[in-house]
Amino acid sequence: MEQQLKQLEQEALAKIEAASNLKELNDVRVAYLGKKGPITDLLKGMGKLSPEERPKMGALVNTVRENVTNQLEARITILEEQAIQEQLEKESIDVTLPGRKIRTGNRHPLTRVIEEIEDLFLSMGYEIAEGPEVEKDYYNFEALNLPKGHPARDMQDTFYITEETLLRTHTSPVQARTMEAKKGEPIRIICPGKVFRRDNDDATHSHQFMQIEGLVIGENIRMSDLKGTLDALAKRMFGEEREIRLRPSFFPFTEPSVEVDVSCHKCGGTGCNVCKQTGWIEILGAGMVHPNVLEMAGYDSKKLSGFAFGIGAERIAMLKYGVDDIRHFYTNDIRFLSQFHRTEE
Ligand code: FA5
Repeated sequence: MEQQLKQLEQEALAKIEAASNLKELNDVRVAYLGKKGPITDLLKGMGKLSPEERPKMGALVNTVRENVTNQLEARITILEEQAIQEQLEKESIDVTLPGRKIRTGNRHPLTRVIEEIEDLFLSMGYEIAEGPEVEKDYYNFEALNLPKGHPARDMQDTFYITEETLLRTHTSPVQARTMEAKKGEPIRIICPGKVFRRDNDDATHSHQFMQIEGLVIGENIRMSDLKGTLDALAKRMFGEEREIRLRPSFFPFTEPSVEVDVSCHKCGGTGCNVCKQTGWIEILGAGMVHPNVLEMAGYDSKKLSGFAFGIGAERIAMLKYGVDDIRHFYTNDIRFLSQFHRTEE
């Protein structure tokens, strides 16, 4: 029996040594030390031995079991360490590899222009107002001195939804809405937003575009205030050396009305292809709020006066960034949009 035990011990130790992974080791443990293993069998057979032999054999079986157990544990530790080592090697980070570039987005050029204009006017004490894109005929036209059938309605080809509702053709209805809400109080607002017209799309026209409306009402508001305000706008958007020019125009809701040009930022006013050799570029329409518009909104036109303007945001962005086709703003071409990266700010 002693011989048999020694042989079992040798076999078990050899298998432990040969095991190349934790599963194989576990198989060895079950095979030799498990309940049905030969060492347990030997222990069970102790009863058949003579009382003199029993303690000696008992001690021997225990020594063999301890030996095999110790070797098993030692080998488990080695294999576990090996596994960790292998994993570490597999997952090791090569710090010399170039990093992966994280692609960041940037603000749309139109958003930038609008935010820049908002910043300027907020710094001058204006508030930002909003109005609905689906508008009532009343606010889009009638309250702006454009009654039904007025020929000047043809200046803005309109998408009608019903007889009385339409997609607003300009941001000017926000003037009428704000005046109505302020009930005779002074006003200083700008209103950026989408507008819609049945214009055919081409390099400079879109059926949907952005306008920024401005409205100031108070005591003694004069044309010179309008001019000074628009001069500050032109300088902020196109540079300190820019000049503005007011040309007589017509809008039913302002009197007098003007078109406002800015001196060409490319040639400085001498004439080039950007300004069509005139030295000037048109950027917006403006004027003194018509007394009829003030009265319709409940303002006393004898006591209060005001000015208003409407800027085409795309027009400003095209001039500022040298964009030759308005459609670039809407097609979401990443090659176009990525040129306005935030580092350029
Ligand atoms: C108006 O819309 C007036 N509401 C502006 C105004 C406001 C005048 C307050 C007086 C007082 P107008 O139709 O000219 O005006 O349009 C203003 C600007 O919008 C134009 O200068 C132009 O830059 C832009 N615009 C007009 N139509 C289009 C279009 N189809 N696509 C892109 N931009 C356009």
